[in-house]
Amino acid sequence: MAQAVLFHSGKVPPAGWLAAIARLAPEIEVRTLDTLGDPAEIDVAISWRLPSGTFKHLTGLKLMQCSGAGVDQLLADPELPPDLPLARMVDPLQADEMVAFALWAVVEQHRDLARYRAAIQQQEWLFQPQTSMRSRRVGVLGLGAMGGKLAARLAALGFATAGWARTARTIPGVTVHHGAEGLAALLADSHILVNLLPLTRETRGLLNLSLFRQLPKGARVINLGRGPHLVEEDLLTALAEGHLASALLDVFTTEPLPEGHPFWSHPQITITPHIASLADPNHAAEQVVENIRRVRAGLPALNLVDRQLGY
Ligand code: NDP
Ligand code: OXD
Repeated sequence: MAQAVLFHSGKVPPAGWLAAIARLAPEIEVRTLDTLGDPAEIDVAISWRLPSGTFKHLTGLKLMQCSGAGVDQLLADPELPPDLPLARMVDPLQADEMVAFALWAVVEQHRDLARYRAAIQQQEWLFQPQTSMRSRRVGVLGLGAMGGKLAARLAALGFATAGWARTARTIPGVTVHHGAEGLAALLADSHILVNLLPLTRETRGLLNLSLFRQLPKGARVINLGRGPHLVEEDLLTALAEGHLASALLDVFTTEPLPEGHPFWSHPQITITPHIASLADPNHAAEQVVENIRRVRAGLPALNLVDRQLGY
């Protein structure tokens, strides 16, 4: 029986991925849903999320390769076969893009740039006293491929940096906390909190009012993980009561952000439309091709997700 790979893109046009895979591995036949042919011939599917009803036709599937770093959207799919190996993207260049974006976000919050933008709109030459990076404490939630790299870069730049993960580790220049008991210590000391956790049973709704109130008064929150990490109403409450000064959000419970949502025009909230970092097929296709070859050679895929942990 012929073997083929299914590529199904979400927001990204497929051409870049198809060309990158063809360049690296011309022997791999890649199909889309439009050119699917016999679905039983598909052994690897590459996608952010497959349309409802697709999995049941892919009877020869050996690997689901997520085209993104976060896999919550696939794990939430009730049609994802329970024993199907699921791999995620762990791409150093995607992590670098995230780090660059997150550094912008931290500096944006650290220097209160939204206030300058508002003043400039009014042709006001605003001056605000400056706080040094070394006295600005930044806490990073999640110290994986992206958060770990970010924490190291923030520390190298001079921010007083701490981080939180599930398990212990050492990152030079970074105060690392872990486990449920480590979270309170991190929060009490974070003027700027950056979320780069995966969305799991444990982390859903973590950014809530009780957590915000554990941050110092005037703290700022940056969410680059997933929308459902944040209880959106609680953010509005924490801003209204003056406990939080501002927030910068790239991800939302409902995407695209619905018309009329209060975040569109909230003066203390800066939003971006889930663009913090995307895997570039010209580089990321290498690990996808390697995984296809591994699966076809009977080897376990790289970057497999622990379905129990959810990341
Ligand atoms: P990783 O899996 O490499 O890292 C996850 C980190 O979170 C690890 O340090 C892990 O701890 C920690 N963690 C997980 N669960 C818990 C918990 N219950 N308590 C404390 N720490 C926990 O993920 P990445 O860094 O590659 O990506 C992180 C997330 O970023 C993705 O899941 C995705 O949601 C989001 N993302 C957003 C993008 C955007 O454009 N906005 C783009 C790409 C990713 P430990 O190390 O101990 O296992
Ligand atoms: C990802 C994303 O998880 O783009 O890669 O959000």
